[in-house]
Amino acid sequence: MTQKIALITGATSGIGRATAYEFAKHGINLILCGRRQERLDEIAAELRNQVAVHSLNFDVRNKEETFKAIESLPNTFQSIDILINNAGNAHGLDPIQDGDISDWDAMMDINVKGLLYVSKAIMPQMIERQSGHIINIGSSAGKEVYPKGNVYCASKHAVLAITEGMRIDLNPHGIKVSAINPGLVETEFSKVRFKGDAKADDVYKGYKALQPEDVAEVIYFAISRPAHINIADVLMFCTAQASSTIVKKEL
Ligand code: NDP
Ligand code: 8X3
Repeated sequence: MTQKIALITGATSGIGRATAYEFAKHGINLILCGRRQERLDEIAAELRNQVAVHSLNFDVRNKEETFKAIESLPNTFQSIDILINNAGNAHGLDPIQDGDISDWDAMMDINVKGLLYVSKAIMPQMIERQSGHIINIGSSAGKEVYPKGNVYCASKHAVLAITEGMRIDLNPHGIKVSAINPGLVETEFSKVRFKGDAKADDVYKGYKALQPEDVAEVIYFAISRPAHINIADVLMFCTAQASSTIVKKEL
């Protein structure tokens, strides 16, 4: 059997990086995407002894760059079986009336439009082959709005709606579409959200948050089911978390 190829956006950190390591363990060849070239190089160098790895450096906000990067793939990496739409972040945590417009732009442009651009570049070849699996990384924030979460929650609600739309429209083509929606995961997410402010250090204190590897295992579970099974939608929390606002902390 030929080895599968997965393209992972946001592979330089957190959930995307952990997914790259998980997939490599299972012999899945990788296209790693992100903007930080040194990290792409570092991860590629570590995984190349297990699988074939190609890296693409582009900003998912930039339509032209995104299409150009995917078109530039060498022949051996052109047939993408699995797309992990993971790149994304929260920017800011403010009441809507105090929200920063550039934060709103970033979240809608990266989390929503970026996911659409990458998918648009890859769906035609999946349709041609009448097979493929798209996993969109949503969030518990895509299921439930929490105080000050406004636009981030909106972006993840959009990811869920897009996932459901993709599942319907790609159904005639035999393409699986899944949403994996984690709650709190200990990654660089809060550093980005709080722009390096020390507040980020407190987010994962007093309880054991999900680790990126926990999410990566669930993603691998979804992509490794037999052909007739599609894991359509997963909501996963750490044990300490019951909802976006209820987290049992011991401080
Ligand atoms: P990290 O900050 O650790 O990773 C984010 C990744 O996204 C990085 O690899 C970053 O790469 C990439 N990225 C960000 N902006 C862009 C861009 N403009 N163009 C290309 N790549 C970009 O966070 P997580 O691993 O936690 O986040 C991954 C996904 O999981 C996100 O969609 C997030 O919303 C979601 N999520 C996270 C949760 C959490 O609590 N951590 C919970 C639920 C969902 P680079 O900077 O190199 O471009
Ligand atoms: C990340 C989880 O609760 O910070 O999507 O929105 S949360």
